[in-house]
Amino acid sequence: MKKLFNYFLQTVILALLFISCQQKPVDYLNESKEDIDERMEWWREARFGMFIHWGLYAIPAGDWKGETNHAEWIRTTAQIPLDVYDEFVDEFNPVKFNANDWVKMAKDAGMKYIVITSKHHDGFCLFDSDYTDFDIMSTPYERDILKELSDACHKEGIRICWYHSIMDWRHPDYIPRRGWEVDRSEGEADFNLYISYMKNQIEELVNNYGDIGVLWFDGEWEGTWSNEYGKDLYNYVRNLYPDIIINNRVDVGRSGMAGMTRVGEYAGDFGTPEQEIPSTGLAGVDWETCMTMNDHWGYNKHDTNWKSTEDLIRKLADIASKGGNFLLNVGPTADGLFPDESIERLKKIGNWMDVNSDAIYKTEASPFKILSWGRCTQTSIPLGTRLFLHVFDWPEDGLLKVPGIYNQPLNTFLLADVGRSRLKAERMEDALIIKLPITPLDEINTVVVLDVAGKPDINNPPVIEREHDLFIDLIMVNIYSDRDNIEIRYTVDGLIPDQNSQVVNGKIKINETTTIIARCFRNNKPVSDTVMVVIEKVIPLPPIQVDQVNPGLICRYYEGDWNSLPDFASLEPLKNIEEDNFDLESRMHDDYYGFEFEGLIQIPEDGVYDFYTDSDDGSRLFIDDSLVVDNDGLHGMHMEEGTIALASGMHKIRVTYFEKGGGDDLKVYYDGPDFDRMAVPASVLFKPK
Ligand code: H79
Repeated sequence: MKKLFNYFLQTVILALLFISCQQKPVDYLNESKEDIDERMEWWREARFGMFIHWGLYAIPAGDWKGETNHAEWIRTTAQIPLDVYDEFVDEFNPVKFNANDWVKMAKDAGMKYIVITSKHHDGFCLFDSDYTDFDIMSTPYERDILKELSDACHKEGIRICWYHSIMDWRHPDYIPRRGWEVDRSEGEADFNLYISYMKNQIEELVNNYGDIGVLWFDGEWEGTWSNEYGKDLYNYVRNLYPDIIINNRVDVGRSGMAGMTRVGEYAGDFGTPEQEIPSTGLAGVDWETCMTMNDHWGYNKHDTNWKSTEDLIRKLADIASKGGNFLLNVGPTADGLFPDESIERLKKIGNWMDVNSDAIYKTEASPFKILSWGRCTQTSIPLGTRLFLHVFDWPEDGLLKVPGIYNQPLNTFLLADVGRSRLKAERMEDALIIKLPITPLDEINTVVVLDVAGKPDINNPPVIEREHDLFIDLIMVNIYSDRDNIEIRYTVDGLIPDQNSQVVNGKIKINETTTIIARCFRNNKPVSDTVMVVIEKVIPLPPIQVDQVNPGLICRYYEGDWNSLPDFASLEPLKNIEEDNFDLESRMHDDYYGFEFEGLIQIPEDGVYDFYTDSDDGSRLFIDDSLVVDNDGLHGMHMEEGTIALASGMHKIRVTYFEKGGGDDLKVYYDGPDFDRMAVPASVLFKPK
């Protein structure tokens, strides 16, 4: 009987196992805001991490046959044949590597996470992988670097994260090949086999090393990678490891080096500006600037162009003041050491962080648009807000002017002052003047703490929200501010609003061309700058008369080497074709070509329409021969928009596009009175019969 019961139990367990294996993978692309906030919490609070670029390329250290400007790209930039590059495997023996030392240096610098290259574009794996011999276990070193680093990180409370390249210059099934690689034909290469290889390795990376923070993909820009693959890979990783954070380079939505995610259905948890800092933060958008300390990611022994410690500390404050993270790179030597210059800078940043890290961790973006002397970060305190004023330029008279702030000051002191001696903060009109010591405590960035009552009440003007600056019959305008205890007054006669002007009370109806000027008031006194918009009444362009139409567009294909859109009309097309849509499929090459699409677009109703082109490289869009979108120039995927009022019916549409080198793509979107932004569908595109 017992046996029978065991048998029964076994069957049940097997059945349950079977069912659980059959479970459908979760689709994480529509995650709730709460779930995203919870998952992103540690990362948002961390603000500062270390990037490590390390691999075989550290051996040549940037130098190849006298050319000294190479680094982690050396296999490609020096056009090194595979069998020659492979020889580095027998040489890689970083005997001076000590994971604890590295992690300690990151931690002492104030960094909360480390992102290291599990695999860069050259395909070499710093970890013990069952799926390739091109890994650390084939080197004389024969020790899993990532295991040692992750162990050290877990011990020190630092999050360990992997950088993993999608582009792979060595795997036989990765395509395309480099243009110069005459000895490696694509042959029978099967990209899907490459994807399986990558997924198998990712499984190793997320399963074999304990807690992992981020998977940081890169090398996503070649034509073989796609939005479908990106979404699939995102979901694959999340299903293996639901809590992991994944950067936007998993998919193809990154806008060039500026790095933010473009509009559209793209996977990825945060934007990745590379070697640049956005000019402003964007509310509700997570991003991380990654940057080198000199001019190379991988070790380059000739590169002496080090950023100063001052520059790096101020960049950290600048990034935090815009609500972003800073991922600062180190390129270790082939021996396994950080370059001395990096060590020195990490130490000095650490000294600053020892005193001032409260002004970085867990802070939020500045409430001020601009501060002439530095930056601001903020955090909530009971009953109010703590403003961290990062003073880069110490005022000569010792008086720090915090402009346009209406909060009552509660307490003011220098963050570096353990005694927290109170500084005097006096109101002068809409500014607070803080009396500082004559010399700064820190020449680079002295942080002044200003605690104020309530949430920040800054002199920012109201927002005038409206669908467009154009309208046909009438338009509703919404004027608002997120500040407490204010009233908004506005004018439509061009005069600056005063205490007698009309108070905003609900939406405003506009039915003729109008200049609106608005301003915040409190107790009948202005408490903000003014904001002005001109809203113009227009007559929609009439439709053109066509007798009969067929679906599709006329499409002319050109080739040439241009840096901006040529005058296609003066050129001879290589072929004339018909397309359903703005489709580049019929191009004969991936580079040095252009298209002109021409046809008609059916506009459903009278109204104001926005058109967008998102392209790499330049493009323009014309409606009824007027230029609506100008997106010309050499660039990666970049979107521009324009607005036009159209009457219902058929209108001429013409889109021009050119591609020089690198990636190539063109997307055309529009939105209208009754529908949100969407790709222009083939169903509204026609050509005359
Ligand atoms: O790992 C480091 C570099 O090796 C790697 N990313 C950092 C973190 C890197 N690879 N290439 N680049 C940086 C610069 C490449 C830029 C371009 Fe493009 C790729 C120009 C055109 C294709 C991506 C897509 C950026 C603009 C469009």
